[in-house]
Amino acid sequence: MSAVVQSASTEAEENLTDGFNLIIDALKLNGLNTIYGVPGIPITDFGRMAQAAGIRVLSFRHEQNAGYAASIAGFLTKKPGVCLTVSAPGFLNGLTALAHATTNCFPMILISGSSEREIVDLQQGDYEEMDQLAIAKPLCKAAFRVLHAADIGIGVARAIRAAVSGRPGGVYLDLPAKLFGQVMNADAGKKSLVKVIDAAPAQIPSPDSIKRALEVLKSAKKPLIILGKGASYAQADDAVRAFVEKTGAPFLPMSMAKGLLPDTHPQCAGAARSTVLKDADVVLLIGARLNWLLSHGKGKAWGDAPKKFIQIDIEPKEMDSNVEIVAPVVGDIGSCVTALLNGMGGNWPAASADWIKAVTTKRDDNIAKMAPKLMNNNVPMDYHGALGVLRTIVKERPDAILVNEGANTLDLARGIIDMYQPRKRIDVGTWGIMGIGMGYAIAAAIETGKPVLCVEGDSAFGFSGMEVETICRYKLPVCIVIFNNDGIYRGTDVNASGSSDPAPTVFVKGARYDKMMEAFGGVGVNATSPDELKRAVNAAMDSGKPTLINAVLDPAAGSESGRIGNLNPQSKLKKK
Ligand code: ADP
Ligand code: TPW
Ligand code: MG
Repeated sequence: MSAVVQSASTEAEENLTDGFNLIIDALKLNGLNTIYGVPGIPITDFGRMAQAAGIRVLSFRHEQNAGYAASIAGFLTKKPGVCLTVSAPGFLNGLTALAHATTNCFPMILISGSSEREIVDLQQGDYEEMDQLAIAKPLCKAAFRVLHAADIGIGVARAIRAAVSGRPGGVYLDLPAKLFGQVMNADAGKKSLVKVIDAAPAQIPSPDSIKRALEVLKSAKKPLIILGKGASYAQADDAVRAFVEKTGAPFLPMSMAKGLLPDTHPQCAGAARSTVLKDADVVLLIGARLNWLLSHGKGKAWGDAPKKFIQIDIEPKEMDSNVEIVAPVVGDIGSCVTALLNGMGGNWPAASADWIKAVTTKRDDNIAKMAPKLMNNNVPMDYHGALGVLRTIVKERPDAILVNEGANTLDLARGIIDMYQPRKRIDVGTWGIMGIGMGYAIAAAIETGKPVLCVEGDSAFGFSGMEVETICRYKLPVCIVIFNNDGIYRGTDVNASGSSDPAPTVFVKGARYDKMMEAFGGVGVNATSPDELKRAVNAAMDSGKPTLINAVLDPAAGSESGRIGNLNPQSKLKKK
């Protein structure tokens, strides 16, 4: 469809365009061809027109889920995911996801319609009035407002560049209602659009930093490489693998870096995590921060042995955030890892055989200990029996995308389900956030065209559960497995007051989540044993039909806060 509207003027026929069309053209010009959002004033027509112009417009049931979808689209594609919302409440619903994108270093643009500046600034009470730009600013990497149609091209360009360059993050783009209808000359409009050249330029590390890092690495007796989701995001898969293999060092993948090298790789130390953290003498971080997920690089988890840290990151301010980094390497991961590889030359010393043997022995022991648990056929199911089945299914279908959230459901699935390919595991990320499930599943299906398997705690699922309608509506190949243990962490808590209210962590017993899927024409299955679960998941993955499997778990299965119970303050004074 042409972006040109014909002037009604009787004078010289002037071709006109407007805000609606210019925004659409600016997005398309920059290859942003998918929008995740919820319609309403003032963006309803914008959504319709964008769809008519060939942009894929995915309409959600809640902006937060659309926002999470956009954020993970950014992670999967290295292009900013776009989320579109209405003003105040819609904007606020999307804002959690924008903050999440920024925290996780995912490129995303939240575009919200807003009300007129004149009314907002005098606080005169417009429909859904709110000073959105001011509210978004502290929660994102950059925030912009466009007031004139002639500035749309620049506004969109700035948003894209801010989202993807350097450390990626969330960008807010505020578009007041009046902008959409603003009319201007079509030729001038076309000329005002900007195609962003080299939006995320390579950032080449300094030769000194490479030399320093290699010296430290060479001095290691017990090296360890930690791969983070920045390394997955960078899409420098071959270079990362070649580098890790050339060092011969054990590597530990963070959750969303699993599969960058297969979890079954001989150097993978995933199953010997505590040993390698404690005993390593040189630790090389590639796109992973030393935040809470790595115990801030110090304390008990890291043992007493002195350690030297090398860190590769695009963000210079990340260095020394928690402990001293003796060899900071600032640049993009592709360029840094390639420079390191080149600097290693032809005869890089093999990693110490004793170290490798110690790590491998520990890993193989742990794997052997786990194996029988995963083969149990208990009814009601426990986590291990159910996950043993899913582990095999993912092994047989390595290109499927795994979405995972919950507490026990998250921690145990992360440890048990091996990943084989990069960017196939997406989960709760840096905040350990519940609610990413359905948004992530939808974006993963849309952006990759691959089948999606969601492994969801029953609580976790509830945060985005209404989007099963969206999944059915767009007929997406998504199979949701709900680990239903009747509650948060477990379903066995009792109310200590003696009143008839249930305890705060428990849900309706024996709930049938599968019926929710049937309500929208999807396939619902109630699975009570590992065998039933296996059959149902395989059928869903083969058919590609939207499916929800209610996996009935023992309500007593699961521990408080899953694997991070140590972070949970508990009263010693509470009434029994
Ligand atoms: P994880 O949670 O897996 O440990 P984090 O989110 O903590 O990973 O860390 C990701 C890091 O990767 C961030 O510090 C971010 O700046 C960095 N990063 C993201 N993209 C790139 C890139 N292309 N090159 C270098 N570093 C990157
Ligand atoms: C946005 C707190 C962490 S884990 C969890 C909650 C509510 C649910 C755990 O129960 P689930 O898993 O999913 O049934 P399982 O297997 O242990 O029974 N709000 C937000 N984010 C977080 N992290 C929470 C609350 C929380
Ligand atoms: Mg639960």
